[in-house]
Amino acid sequence: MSNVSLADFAAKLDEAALTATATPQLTDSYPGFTADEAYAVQLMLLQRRWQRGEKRAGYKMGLTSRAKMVQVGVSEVIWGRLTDAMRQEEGGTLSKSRFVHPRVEPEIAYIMGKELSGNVSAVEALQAVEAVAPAMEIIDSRYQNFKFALPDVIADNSSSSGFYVGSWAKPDTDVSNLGIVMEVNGRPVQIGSSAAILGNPIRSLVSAAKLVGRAGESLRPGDIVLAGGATAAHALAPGEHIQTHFQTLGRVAFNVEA
Ligand code: 0L1
Ligand code: MG
Repeated sequence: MSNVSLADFAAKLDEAALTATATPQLTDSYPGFTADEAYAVQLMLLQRRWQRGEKRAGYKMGLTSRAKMVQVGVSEVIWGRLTDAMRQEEGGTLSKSRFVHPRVEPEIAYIMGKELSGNVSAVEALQAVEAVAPAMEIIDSRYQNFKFALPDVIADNSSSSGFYVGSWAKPDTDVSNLGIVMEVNGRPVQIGSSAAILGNPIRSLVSAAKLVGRAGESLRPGDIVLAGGATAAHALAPGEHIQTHFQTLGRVAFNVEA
């Protein structure tokens, strides 16, 4: 497919996000859409946002737990890009009308102290981390009914739409197997462990370095990396108070309005 058509795909997804209107899957009109082409579309989509003044803030890893793979019927780790405009104020209020059909999921966030790219060990990855924090990601597929094939979701910035980060802790804090409880208005809706993220969230950082390195990029100092959802995601509704507890790491909360 020509660059012009891939650019059209990026424009379509950008418009869908800006107007909070669902769009048909790209694979409906182009069944041969490949993952490499989808990452090219994702980059064009982000370039449109950078041109509007958004700044890079890091990366997100997606489908890093079995619960997430089962929830969306896709079985491959994917990645996307974060911008400063996606960061939400912890404890604040999220307006649901800005999104198509937003969901939230508990995550572990890393902030990088050193550059990291390519094939690295878990020890090297940890040495490049400045701090670790409890986090939540807002995912919002721009596709109708939250349904997509792998290239569709990659092109759509791996559904990333927003994120919350709690208090940063020392990089050597053990986050390998933290109990996680996500509550809605005080009622638990998802219970899991950070170990659901590839067995240990640091493995997700290792994957992030490898995958962004393959794209000629690197995790840079100051970048935030969301390691991936630890449980299935919860569909947001107005009036909800979302609070997630991460055993010894703290909690993250926000409210949802119409
Ligand atoms: O962060 C994630 O694991 C989401 C990746 C895309 C799939 C979805 O929209 O749930
Ligand atoms: Mg996620």
